[in-house]
Amino acid sequence: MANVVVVGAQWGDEGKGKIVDWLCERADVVARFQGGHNAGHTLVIDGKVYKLHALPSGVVRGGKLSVIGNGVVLDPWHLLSEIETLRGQGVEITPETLMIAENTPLILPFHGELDRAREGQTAVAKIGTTGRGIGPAYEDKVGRRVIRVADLGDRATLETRIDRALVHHNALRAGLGLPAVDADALLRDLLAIAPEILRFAAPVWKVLNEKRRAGKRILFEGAQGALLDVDFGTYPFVTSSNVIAGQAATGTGLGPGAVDYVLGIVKAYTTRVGEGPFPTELQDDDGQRLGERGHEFGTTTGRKRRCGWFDAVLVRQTCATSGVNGIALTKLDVLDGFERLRICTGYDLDGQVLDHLPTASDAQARCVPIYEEMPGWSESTEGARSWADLPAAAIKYVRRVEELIGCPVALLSTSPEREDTILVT
Ligand code: 2SA
Ligand code: MG
Repeated sequence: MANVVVVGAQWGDEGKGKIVDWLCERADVVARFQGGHNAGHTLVIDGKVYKLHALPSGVVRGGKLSVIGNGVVLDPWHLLSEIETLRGQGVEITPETLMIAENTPLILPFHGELDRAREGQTAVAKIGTTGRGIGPAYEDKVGRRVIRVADLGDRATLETRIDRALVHHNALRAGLGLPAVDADALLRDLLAIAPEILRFAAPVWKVLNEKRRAGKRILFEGAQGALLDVDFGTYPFVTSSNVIAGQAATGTGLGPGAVDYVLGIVKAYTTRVGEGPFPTELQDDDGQRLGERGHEFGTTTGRKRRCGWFDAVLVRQTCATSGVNGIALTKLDVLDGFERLRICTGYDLDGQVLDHLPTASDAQARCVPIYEEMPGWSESTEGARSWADLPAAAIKYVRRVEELIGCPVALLSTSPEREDTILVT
């Protein structure tokens, strides 16, 4: 398989980091195409834990080119500190191993302040964002007032861009009781880091097209999950980017034909962090147990994730919107020891059975899951490396998931370690 897109098929935290790392071996280039440092990808390599936010997972494996595409929003100060942290862990990042698209929008300090100020307002329904300024930065991108990586190369351009952004932001800030942004200080701070960022800047669209023509394999690393997609997610409780697989092309500058295979990452149960509808959410001991066994805490913010049973309706839907060819099912071992398991197969909406999540928020909130029950297994599946290592009930569960979502399981992950992966053929 040449070029693979990896997307989260639920609300994020499906275990993409590990799978991307597993696929890295077969790739020459690893590219991020949306989101920013709101992402939290955990990689465990030889017992050593790496937590990545803005950087593509490819950076921890030698001999790969990692790319931050134009679809990403980039906090330059955060990036430099993440590079520094990795250096402390023995991973050196150079312009040979990392390229940042010149047309990537920058997240500035006032984006984060705005994000957090809005979340603190009681009059507006909280989204439960990561507070990293992601939404405000994307707003500025489509509002044509964002500062992009290439702008860092020219002081006069930067001054004009800052003025344009601040006309908007200072008015907004006044309304929120925040002090006006000091334009001179911002200019000074940006000029101070400009050389460090610009050394990674490149016409990524061109480089990737050339790589593709040369037969190099590109791995597109999605962040968050398809249910957080700004168009197809549980709006407005979504992130501000397109998360679904189609974004891999737009967010890097390749045509849609560049994608050969879409791998959806699916957790064997469901989690969500932040506010918004979650039909199969569990408030009971089972939910508590999933969270504890699955270590369900945000990688970026440390927030406790909400947990619930596997929702086949949602995954069937995200497999469709992302054109998923096969899934990687992760964290099956978290289900070990449950006496019985439940899978949501449809919703009851005011007495009607639905096979999809309706778009209207009020309807989403009224959806009552229809469950099918399956027997659990008492054996441990943790670290299983072949199909034969799995108890019959676990195999049944996986096969039922497959059937209900209408998509084959291509990979099965049974622990955070890369080697504990079963290739299903
Ligand atoms: P934002 O900050 O504007 O993108 O938040 C909007 C919604 O998107 C959700 N979101 C996420 N959901 C799961 N995982 C994410 N990454 C981190 C992780 C999150 C963390 O891997 O654990 O550490 O808390 C992520 N990023 C954004 C967010 O919860 C809002 O619902
Ligand atoms: Mg995550």
